[in-house]
Amino acid sequence: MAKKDSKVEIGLLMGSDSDWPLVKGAVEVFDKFGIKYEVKVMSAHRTPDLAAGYARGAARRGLKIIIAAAGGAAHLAGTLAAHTSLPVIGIPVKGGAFNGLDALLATVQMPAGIPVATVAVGSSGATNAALLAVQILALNRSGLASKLSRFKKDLAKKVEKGNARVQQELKK
Ligand code: RP5
Repeated sequence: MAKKDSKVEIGLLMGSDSDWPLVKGAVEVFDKFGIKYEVKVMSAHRTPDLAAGYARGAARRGLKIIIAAAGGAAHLAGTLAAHTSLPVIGIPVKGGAFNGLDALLATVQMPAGIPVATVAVGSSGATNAALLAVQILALNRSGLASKLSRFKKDLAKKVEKGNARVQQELKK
């Protein structure tokens, strides 16, 4: 599924293949917006050298943004951020003894100097990580900005439809 060519802009990483069902939500967003990405499993703990090397080489390879999903003692996003100046977005993975609260705190509580833009725990987080990346890329791409604007209008339409449905039901 990963699209590998020289125009890949997003590195979409996860700490374990057990995170893949969640990360697929981000892939769907990138496919919708026509953004090229690569997907890789690597771990801050189990493959620390691989993770550091990936982050160090990412900008040179033309990547613009890195997204990292991890659960539990979720250090992947922070480790990557330590080794690159590219924007890093962290997705805390739900599950384990604390249902993702551990991953949320581990991802969001970075020390000053090494930011990780942390999104919501779980599937909303995967979607929003990808949307945030698209928004960053859209800063200097009018075509992408227009697509984002249409996307938001569609969201609003869905709410309007939902409201109409509820109002209809209340009349019964
Ligand atoms: C984290 O530990 C991974 O990101 C995953 O969310 C969690 C559990 O990994 P597995 O034991 O399922 O490989 O590093």
